[in-house]
Amino acid sequence: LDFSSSPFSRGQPRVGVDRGPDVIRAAGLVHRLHEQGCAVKDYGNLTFEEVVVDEPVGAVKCVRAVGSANQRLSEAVQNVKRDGHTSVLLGGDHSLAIGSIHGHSAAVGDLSVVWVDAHADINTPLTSPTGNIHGQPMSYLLHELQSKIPVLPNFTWIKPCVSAKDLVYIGLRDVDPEEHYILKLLGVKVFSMSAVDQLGVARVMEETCDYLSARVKKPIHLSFDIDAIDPSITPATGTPVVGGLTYREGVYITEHLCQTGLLSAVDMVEVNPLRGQTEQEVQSTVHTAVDLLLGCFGRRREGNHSSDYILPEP
Ligand code: B3U
Ligand code: MN
Ligand code: MN
Repeated sequence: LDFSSSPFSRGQPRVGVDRGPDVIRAAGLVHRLHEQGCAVKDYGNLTFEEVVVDEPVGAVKCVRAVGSANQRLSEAVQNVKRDGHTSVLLGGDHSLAIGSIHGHSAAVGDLSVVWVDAHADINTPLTSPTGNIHGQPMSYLLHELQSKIPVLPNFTWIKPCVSAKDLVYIGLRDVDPEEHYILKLLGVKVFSMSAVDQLGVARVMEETCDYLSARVKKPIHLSFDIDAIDPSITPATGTPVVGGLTYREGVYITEHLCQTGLLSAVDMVEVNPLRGQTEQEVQSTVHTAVDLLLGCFGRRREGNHSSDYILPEP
């Protein structure tokens, strides 16, 4: 699997989320993936051209910077996928899902998207209450919303590439009224936190995978916002929301998706080391992000054993 990381924060207003990739690396992610038998290539941080003048377009902030960074990211992800590898994006804020999913789809065709998040991130530029693009990425990617998206500078390269029926949300608990309307209008499959409480995470994952593979089995893009996990475990993030997934539910989601054999790209976004109150809060957040990624790539909590081991005899 191949990493692209994007130390990019302009999709939201808080400083620090651009340092996510470095703290996740510093926690030993690559080494631990090697240990569990993954061939890993780390491309390091992508560099983005500086956008100096970036006045809001309507209410939407940092449009040009977000557009050009995502174009660069899309190309990087396309290269990784055309080389036949699994793409891992370390963010950075969730606006990066635009380039990550666009690039993935440009290389492999139709995808399933599993979006694990406290938020739906499906505001259009015209419904967004904040103007922050990290609350909007899915709106640019869905075929069904194409006619609702205005022309924006540096966004013209984006072609919608996901169908509403191929999208599943897990963990929602902070959805704007306009977003709720869009989810209903498009009939998007949503497992909110209430559904996780009601069904349990095992049933949620079973139903997620049944739903996504009901027609044809498509490669899966997992876009994991660390704020899906409860802020008691992952507080170092920009917009924490109480009542989230437990550590175990989060890891179970990744283990289950790994076992489908269809996981083709993963985003891990919104880890912001500057939002932790203490070093312990930062470490807890970062280690959870690492464990979620390990779960995506074969880590089993009961232990990973090679079958060719021979017990030593005295
Ligand atoms: N829905 C709000 C808030 C938000 C979305 N994503 C995050 N916050 N992290 C918005 O800005 O669109
Ligand atoms: Mn979120
Ligand atoms: Mn998000």
